[in-house]
Amino acid sequence: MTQSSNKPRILVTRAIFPSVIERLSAHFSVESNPEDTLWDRPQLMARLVDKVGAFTTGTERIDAELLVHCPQLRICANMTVGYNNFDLPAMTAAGVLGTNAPDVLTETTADFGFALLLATARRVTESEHFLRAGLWTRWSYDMFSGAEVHGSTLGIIGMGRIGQAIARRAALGFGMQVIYHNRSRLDSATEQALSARYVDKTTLLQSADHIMLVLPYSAEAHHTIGAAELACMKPTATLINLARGGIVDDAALAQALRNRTIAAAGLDVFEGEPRVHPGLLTVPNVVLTPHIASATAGTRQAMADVAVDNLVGFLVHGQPRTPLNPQVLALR
Ligand code: 8YV
Repeated sequence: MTQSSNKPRILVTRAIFPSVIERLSAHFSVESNPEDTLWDRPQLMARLVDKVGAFTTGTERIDAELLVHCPQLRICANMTVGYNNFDLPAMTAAGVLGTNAPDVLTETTADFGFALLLATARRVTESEHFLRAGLWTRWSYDMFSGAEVHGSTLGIIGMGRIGQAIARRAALGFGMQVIYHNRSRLDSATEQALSARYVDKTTLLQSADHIMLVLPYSAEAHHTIGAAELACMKPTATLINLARGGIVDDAALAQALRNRTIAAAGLDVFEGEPRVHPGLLTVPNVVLTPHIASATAGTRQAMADVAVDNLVGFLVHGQPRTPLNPQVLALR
């Protein structure tokens, strides 16, 4: 859907709240995608060729090859906190600003971390399938007995905003001991406030009853959890991936779940999603959700609003809300 006018042109890559299109249309000529067509890369490039800005959803790859074809482009505004779809150095080299949407999804995503942890440790989906299949005919003392969550040890890998929100819930709500591993250690006041103890990765893998992954994806973070790490974990442990596909080696995880190297996993993100490793679809001890950790109406609206604030802030007022490569601002 294109509006013709002499306003600056922007592209909204996916279907989104009508209020987003309304706000953007006050300032820009907006090409949107109300049918939510999944454009392939040539289609995306063709649509971006005459645009100065793009509202992106975290799945469109913005890299040097694309940027060469889009000389007018000045900003790509992700409505997500993760921005591994951006080749930020290439964007900076091309003078294109990247923005993300931090903070507004922190608490909602942390809530979902606990939804997955509880569902996984207490075997909620597995037992529901059993019930729906008509297999529940009597009580038994060990039917779907799971792992304790309260009072257990939670290992958090990635102690940014979402990791810290999870740590607060764990300590205050569930009386858990929280250990964490992160690229950089938190200052001691923050550690104390969170009741969280820094440990090396191997100690975390060996001592946690439950492990939550909330680190951003990067080349260095690829397969943070693979066969070797899974082998270090307790056989009773659960692994929760809220972070990004590729942080876990899904093939190795499927194997570990089948072999009961670990007890169970809860996954919201997958390598190559929306495809899911077939081995994960056939093991019972995994809870699978389609990348919905931030999916509440209010939070998704707030995330979209941050992207709009960035587009309007930068293109109209020269002041983006959450720039990722602010050095681009100095170039103008
Ligand atoms: C998004 C997310 O909804 O913000 C992020 O980084 O992972 C989610 O909240 C998802 O990326 C949709 O593209």
